[in-house]
Amino acid sequence: MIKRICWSFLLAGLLLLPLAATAQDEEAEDVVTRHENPPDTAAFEIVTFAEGFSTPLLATHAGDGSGRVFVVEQSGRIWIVDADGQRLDAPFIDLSHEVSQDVTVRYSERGLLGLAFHPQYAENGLFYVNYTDQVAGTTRIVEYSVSADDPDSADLASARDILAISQPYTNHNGGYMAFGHDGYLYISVGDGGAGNDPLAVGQDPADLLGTIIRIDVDNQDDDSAYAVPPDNPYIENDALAPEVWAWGLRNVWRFSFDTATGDLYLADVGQSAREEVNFQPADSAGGENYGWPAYEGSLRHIGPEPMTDVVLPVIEYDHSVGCSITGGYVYRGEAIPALDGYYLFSDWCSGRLWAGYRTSEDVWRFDQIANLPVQVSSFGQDEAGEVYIIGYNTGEILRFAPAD
Ligand SMILES: [Ca+2]
Ligand SMILES: [Ca+2]
Repeated sequence: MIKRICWSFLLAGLLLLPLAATAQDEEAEDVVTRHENPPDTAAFEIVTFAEGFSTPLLATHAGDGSGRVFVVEQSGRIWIVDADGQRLDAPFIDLSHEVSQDVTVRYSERGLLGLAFHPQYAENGLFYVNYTDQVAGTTRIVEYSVSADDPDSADLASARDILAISQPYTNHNGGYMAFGHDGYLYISVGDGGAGNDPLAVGQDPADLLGTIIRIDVDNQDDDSAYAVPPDNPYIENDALAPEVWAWGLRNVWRFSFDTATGDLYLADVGQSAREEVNFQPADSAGGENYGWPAYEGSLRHIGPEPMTDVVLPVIEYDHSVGCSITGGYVYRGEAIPALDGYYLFSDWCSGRLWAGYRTSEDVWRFDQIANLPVQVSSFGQDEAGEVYIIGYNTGEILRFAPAD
């Protein structure tokens, strides 16, 4: 039970020319969004791409055409890996003097948890980190800039505090961040911690804990380092938090946007019964209540009936096959056509690799496609859409390669 508790916690523009519009439509028609069967597991193998990292938990890219992969270590360093898997000698940034250091290979939920590059990084050099600090474990979202004279080194002095969220417990700090196709920054904020949501934040969209928030880092409201997008769901409701995009979430450790469609996949770590994936279509207006703690997966859990309709997960599994979901990405790379359009995800405890997909009849399925030899803390994605698997305990970054 102790093991269970510890591990579970880880766990268009208006002026488009008609010609351009036509080209876009044709491209959209080619996007694979439905499958009737699981992917052909004989089409790929899983190989080591890079190694030698200490408790890595993310791999991402800058979107600048450089082909570099940025690997996040929980204790505060971000490393650059070139296209051949070679790590540069010096870290891109070292925040180990700022972030919580209670990191062990067995695991903690604190530390440097998230990294997102600005959609215009190539022009403005801005990126965002999400970590728990050394002072009180407070969640901090901070903007940094790349150095003016070195594309492989960040400017520590450029720090701009965006947002701080007090953390009542050490676990359930969420931490993942990504920019949506709308240019806004989405941030996972866990329910704060402990078990059974003791502060009753899950069903309270007036509280940032237990939500996904959506903010505009390119503008600033009065007395704020960011602006609230004008179409956020609760911007007109003074009783609720305007930053909240979706709520009723326990600890979305990892979420991702399908790079081809903009659909959002939220993998919410369950408590002791169900692990789940929630699907939010790209045209969502926000405001979804994903149920926690009134529901764990599709099971009724604790507390009063929710005040709004609950959106149930499209994929869920019980603890006979895992204990803490590790959300991944929809594969949109070129290397393995057989994986195109499948949502790849895993579990911290079991290392099963699953492919999730929706059939032509709108039925969601998922099938195990591999047994991973590492403890999967996260997945990663590069600029070409290739997906990486992060081995927390081995310090490895794995990738998919065509089978021989
Ligand atoms: Ca916490
Ligand atoms: Ca849920």
